[in-house]
Amino acid sequence: MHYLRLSFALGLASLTAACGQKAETPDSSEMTGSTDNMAMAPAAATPILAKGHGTVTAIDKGAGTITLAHGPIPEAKWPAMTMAFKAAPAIADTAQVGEKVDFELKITGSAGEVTALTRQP
Ligand SMILES: [Cu+2]
Repeated sequence: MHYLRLSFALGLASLTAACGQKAETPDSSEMTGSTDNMAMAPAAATPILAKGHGTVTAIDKGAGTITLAHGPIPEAKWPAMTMAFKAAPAIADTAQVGEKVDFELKITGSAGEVTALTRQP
C-alpha cells in the first residue's frame, strides 16, 4: 500500500486529494507522501471495494495510472470527479481514452486502484 500512496503523491496529489477532503487527514499528508500517516488513518487500513461508471480521460502506462471522469461512488462517499487511479498494466493497456467504462475499485484512504474495467456497450 505504501508504494501506491507514494506514486499518487508524486504526480497526482492534487487530483487524489479531492477525494479525502471531507473525512481524511489534511492534504499535506498526501503531498509529502509520508508513510508515517498510514498509522494514523484507520480508513487506510481496510480497502473499500466499490463499483463505478465513467469515461477514460487519460492513461499513463509509465506511471501505471488511468484517469477517469467518474460518477459518484457512494461506497467511498465520493462525489463525481475526475481523478487518477492506479491500474495494473493489463487494465491500462486495454483502456482507451474517450471510452465509457464500468469499473471496480479498491480504495485505500483517498487513493484507488482500478481492479476491473469493462467497456460500456
Ligand atoms: Cu474520485
